[in-house]
Amino acid sequence: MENKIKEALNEARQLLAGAKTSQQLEELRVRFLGRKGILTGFFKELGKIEKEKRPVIGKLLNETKATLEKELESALREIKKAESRREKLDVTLPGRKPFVGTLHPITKISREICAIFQRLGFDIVEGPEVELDYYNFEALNIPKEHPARDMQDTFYISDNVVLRTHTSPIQVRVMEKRKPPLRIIAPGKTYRRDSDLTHTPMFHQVEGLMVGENVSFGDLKGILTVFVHQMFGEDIGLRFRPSFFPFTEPSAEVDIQCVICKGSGCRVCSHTGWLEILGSGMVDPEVFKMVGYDPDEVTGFAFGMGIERIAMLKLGINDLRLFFDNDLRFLQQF
Ligand code: 2U9
Repeated sequence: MENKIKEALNEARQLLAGAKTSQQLEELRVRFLGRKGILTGFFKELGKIEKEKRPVIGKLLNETKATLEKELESALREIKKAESRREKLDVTLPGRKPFVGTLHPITKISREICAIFQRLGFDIVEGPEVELDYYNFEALNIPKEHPARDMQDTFYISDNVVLRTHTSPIQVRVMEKRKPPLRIIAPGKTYRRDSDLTHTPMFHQVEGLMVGENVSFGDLKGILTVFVHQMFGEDIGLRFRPSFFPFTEPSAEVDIQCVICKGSGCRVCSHTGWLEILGSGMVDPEVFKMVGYDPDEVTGFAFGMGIERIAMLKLGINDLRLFFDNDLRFLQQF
């Protein structure tokens, strides 16, 4: 008898675990506790068992009945809760729109810049972010004691390995492999030990290079003028201002008319009416020698720009840190 009671409880519990509706629970209750139920049947048989065993079995039976009643009750409560939740569901409500990811604004602007140069015949090229000192500095006419190599600015992995500080080494690698003429555009991540309101240790650059016979400063001006007009609008004025870079000679920086005030002067352009957007110049003959090009046969121009800066001007963003916070409220706007 004792075993039968325990088996009945086990069976009831198994059925309880599988019950999903209050109807099923009611059937379960009737099967075990109803007038003709299994446990009720045991109560009826109590009179037939030996007198000494009766109190023990009777106690077990009462406890089993109470346990089962309690478990049925709590299961019923849970099922009722779930059923009432289902009842409250308004199936006529419009569904929630699933969030579909978007490209990061930096990726979008980088692709937009590259697309302009692709239409002008430039190939997109990439290269390693962990770079040899040789490709990052030496081959670009930045010798050992040059201030641009300052430990303050460069992340050194070891004596001759760095995180690239610009995307120029990509172009050195391409020149080593390909013969002129070439037109390439090199986008990517770059790294400098710099961190404040307007600098982040990792940022993005796009650089370009065109090499061939008779490539002139006029070609540089023409190509960059087309770029500025396609990127910022045909009505935007630009100017070339003399500058210096170790890898170009002569060098020039390009300013565009302020995209906010159109040149009349505002806070963004520090009341000058102009915004600096890129650096450029004719490739220094020393750089050509380093990659095995003959500077008497070929000339070329190169340029470089920071993508974050272009993106801020183009999209009207005033805080660099927004690009790196990954706040969806910001990112979903693009
Ligand atoms: C080779 C030869 C020359 C790439 C160039 C610049 C000028 C330049 C800066 C703009 C803002 C970097 O992101 S920034 O801080 N870049 O001013 N870059 S010329 O010149 C090259 C590249 C490759 C082989």
